[in-house]
Amino acid sequence: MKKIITYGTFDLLHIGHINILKRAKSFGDYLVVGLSTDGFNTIKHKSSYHRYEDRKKILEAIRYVDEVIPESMWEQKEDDIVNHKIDTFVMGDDWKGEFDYLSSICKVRYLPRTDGISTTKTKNDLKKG
Ligand code: C2G
Repeated sequence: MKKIITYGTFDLLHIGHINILKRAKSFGDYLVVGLSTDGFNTIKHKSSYHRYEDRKKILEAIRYVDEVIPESMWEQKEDDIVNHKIDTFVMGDDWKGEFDYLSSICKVRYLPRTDGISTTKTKNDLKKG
């Protein structure tokens, strides 16, 4: 079984999230998502509208997602990859280069982001009314 992992906050789920989850899954048979906890969001200087437990349930309802684990620190990726026997690590290319150090233990792939959509944009557009 070829296992894939990706990480993120996945708040206010949108097509950009679905696209990367779908493409990440296409590289293997089993997709693990490291979902940022509310505490880790603070470390990332992000706040999410939906709390962790709800974001987790939403992700678990997506057909491409096989398992959701908490992402609570930057440093956990190597352990996650080893412990979950991950073959490929996938992130959007806004992170290009940031995780190349993982290439010693798994394949690292950066995929083009979906243009024109982001959680921040959604929030700002809704504010404008
Ligand atoms: N994404 C995308 N296209 C968009 C928006 C997001 O492909 N229009 C991708 C991002 O590149 C990321 C994933 O969707 O790979 C999740 O995005 P976020 O929830 O914003 O994740 P982020 O805050 O970047 O957290 O340790 C890694 C971090 O947890 C990543």
